[in-house]
Amino acid sequence: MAPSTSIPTFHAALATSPRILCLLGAGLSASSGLPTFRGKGGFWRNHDATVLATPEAFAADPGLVWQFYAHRRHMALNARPNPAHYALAKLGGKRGGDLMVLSQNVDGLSPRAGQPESTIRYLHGSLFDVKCVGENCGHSEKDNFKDPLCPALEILPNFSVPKDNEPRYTVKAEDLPRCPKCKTNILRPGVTWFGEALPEGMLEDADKWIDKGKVDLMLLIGTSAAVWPAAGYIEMARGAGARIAVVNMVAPGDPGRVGFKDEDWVFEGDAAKLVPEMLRPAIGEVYVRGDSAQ
Ligand code: BV8
Repeated sequence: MAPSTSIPTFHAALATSPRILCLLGAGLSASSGLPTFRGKGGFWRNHDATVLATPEAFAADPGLVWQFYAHRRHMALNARPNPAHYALAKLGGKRGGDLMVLSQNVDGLSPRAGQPESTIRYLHGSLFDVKCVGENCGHSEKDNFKDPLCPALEILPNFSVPKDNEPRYTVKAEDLPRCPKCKTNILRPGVTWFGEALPEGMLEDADKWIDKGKVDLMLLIGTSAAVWPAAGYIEMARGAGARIAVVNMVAPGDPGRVGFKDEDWVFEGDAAKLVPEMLRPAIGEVYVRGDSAQ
């Protein structure tokens, strides 16, 4: 036997699954036009995104890393939540504390879709949070949607990927956003980089939620499950009794990473289409009109 691909059997399980854990990845926002990390989206101006998303890259060339984030802020601000974001927000409204969503995404689309804050944790921060690099300053800002953050980070209309490995222009550290509090240090993106610990307490809520009782379902939506400690929640959910439903454009050939069981599901396709269909019995229809949905 292999994991099921049947939506009706998932619907039957959904009806008797009060507690649901979700792990969201970049694939959730792919249909909103935002590139994923792996696959072709994983490169920005010939730089590997996972190399730029590190403290070492920022220390070496803060101007280049800020251009990477300024571009992603610009793209995310010009993107719209898709039906999957709205479906998960509706599920949050219906299930409240029985839903725990762990999002690896920093694009701000889940909050814009109305995901109830109590039902979601943004494990890796947000493109729209910034903080001072100064050890003793402590200044941080949430939901700073200024675009551009400063003149030097304006996304030029002819923004294109240069053929060579170097960006067409460089941004000097002195032209980067300055901390308004200490006025000496520059600001950095308020995300967790590779090699950085997740913010204090970020995982505690999720751990406590899992410890509260049986996890009935775990939805793995648009993630390669390659990044830790986020990926560790798959085994934790399994250990708490969860059946796993994977939603991915590419059916994970190697079940090794997830360790599928016969009682699980693998739904191959676009999250924007599959997630509303999977959750329909619990949330009804999702009608997206422009920047909102019913
Ligand atoms: C930590 C914010 C410990 C930034 C991100 C060496 C040193 C230190 C740590 C490590 C190490 N080696 C390994 C580690 C652990 C490391 C890690 O996991 N590395 C990986 C690469 C092996 N983790 C860390 O460093 C974490 N911290 O371990 O701290 C510590 C403790 C104390 C003191 C110091 C340190 C921090 C990890 C957080 C990194 N930050 N984001 C930014 O965004 O710029 S991670 C970033 O990449 C995203 O947030 C996301 O989590 C990840 C990308 O993963 P996915 O979301 O899954 O995206 P991906 O592109 O991979 O997959 C997309 C999927 O969607 C694909 O499967 C695709 O098929 C599918 N898809 C595509 N289209 C669709 C679709 N599915 C459905 N529908 C579609 N339309």
